[in-house]
Amino acid sequence: MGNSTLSKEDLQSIRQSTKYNKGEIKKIFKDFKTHDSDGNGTFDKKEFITYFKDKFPTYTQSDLVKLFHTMDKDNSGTISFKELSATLSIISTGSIYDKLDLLFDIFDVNKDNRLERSEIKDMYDLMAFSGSRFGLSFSEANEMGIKITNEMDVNGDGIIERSDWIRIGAENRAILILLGFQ
Ligand SMILES: [Ca+2]
Ligand SMILES: [Ca+2]
Ligand SMILES: [Ca+2]
Repeated sequence: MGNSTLSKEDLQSIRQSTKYNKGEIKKIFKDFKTHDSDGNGTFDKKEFITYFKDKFPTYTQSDLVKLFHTMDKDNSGTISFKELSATLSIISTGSIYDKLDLLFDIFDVNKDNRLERSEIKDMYDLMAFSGSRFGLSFSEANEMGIKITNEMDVNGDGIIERSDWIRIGAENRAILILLGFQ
């Protein structure tokens, strides 16, 4: 049995760990409840995907599953409201460094703290699709994504380290658009 009301304790701890005020948290909780179809107080994968489909329209189902696993900090296989609000707070009010850090986590699918070739390649479709929403052609967006990720692979070994991803990403803010964060 889940808990589908927002307790005072939860509200308090979310206020402390995010930049949201009480009203904002309540609003997000209402939206959470609406999408928690079975009312058990957590998002399963299906509920999660329905919730994020509109918020990340360029993300495929498989991209959203990556986001799901990144948000599921306690590995419970479900997303609690706390887990959701922590990540939403980074997406909406985080610094560019926080956002890049989160994006790195999302696309580091095997969680080995590096982005290797296959994980980088997996981003290119999303980049082309997201860029096209900002008036770039698919090939322009694709080229831009390849150019930035090549630059991030500082020693050219096909692997991007987290520190290079964040440092070079902060100088190339287009990366946030290309990965659907703006
Ligand atoms: Ca649920
Ligand atoms: Ca969880
Ligand atoms: Ca990896």
